[in-house]
Amino acid sequence: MLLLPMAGIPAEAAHAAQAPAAVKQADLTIYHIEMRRSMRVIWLAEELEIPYNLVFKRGDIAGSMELIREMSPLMPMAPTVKYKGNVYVESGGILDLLLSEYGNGRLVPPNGSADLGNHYQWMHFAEGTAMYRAWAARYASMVANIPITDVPKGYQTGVKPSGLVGVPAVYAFVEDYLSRNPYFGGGHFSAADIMMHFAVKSAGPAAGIDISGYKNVAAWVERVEARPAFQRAIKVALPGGHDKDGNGCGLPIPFSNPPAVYACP
Ligand SMILES: N[C@@H](CCC(=O)N[C@@H](CS)C(=O)NCC(=O)O)C(=O)O
Repeated sequence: MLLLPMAGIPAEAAHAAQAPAAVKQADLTIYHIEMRRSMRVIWLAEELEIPYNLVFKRGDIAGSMELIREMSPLMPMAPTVKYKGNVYVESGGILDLLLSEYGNGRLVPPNGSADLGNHYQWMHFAEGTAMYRAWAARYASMVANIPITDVPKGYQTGVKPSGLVGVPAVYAFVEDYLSRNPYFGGGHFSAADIMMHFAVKSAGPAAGIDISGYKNVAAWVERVEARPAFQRAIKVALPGGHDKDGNGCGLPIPFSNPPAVYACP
């Protein structure tokens, strides 16, 4: 539930998609950058109906990062949040904190259920394996100054095993899991689905993996994006609109050479 901009935040830096009839107090301020991991916190806040303030500069990735840098100069990352007077980074930790304070059992499978293991596995796999390996490939391409498609992919499912686990193996594992389970939380949507959504959407831009061939992944994306809370979150997170893949209209396409922006029809 998005509230009005915080007092003290310059008008151009704070964005409110809607003004609620009665302004409630929010303990949570999300420092956001469009098309970045801060979407996870916005989405969870919408799912759990947590009041929050949102701070960013619309259409200005560098300007939004400057606001974060002011808040957290030693570790400027999106998301950064201010919660009950303290500043925190790390999306998975922020989600766990908010779940423990506001969840009341929602979006985490019950203790003792088999799904709890799935939930925790994917909560951590999202950053610890999927994003880590995608970005390892991206850094390799940057350091070697070669296209991402030329970075060796390591172990590929169905091919003689060789080398380390590469990004295709990550998404083959994800596809296999989703062929047997509707959600990363197992039988039901959980916060692990929010964590994995960004990891899945990053496979293309970060690591050059075309996930359109993974049909169970594609069906899962459609399922979770149909959730009313996701629809509210994306409106707030990308106020300039977005294309059918969720790319913000007019925002820079990561790593495009020459520089380009997402054009919306
Ligand atoms: N593991 C962190 C990663 C945060 C992160 O790297 N966020 C990106 C935006 S999606 C960022 O701020 N990058 C700036 C940088 O790496 O310098 C999390 O999940 O919050």
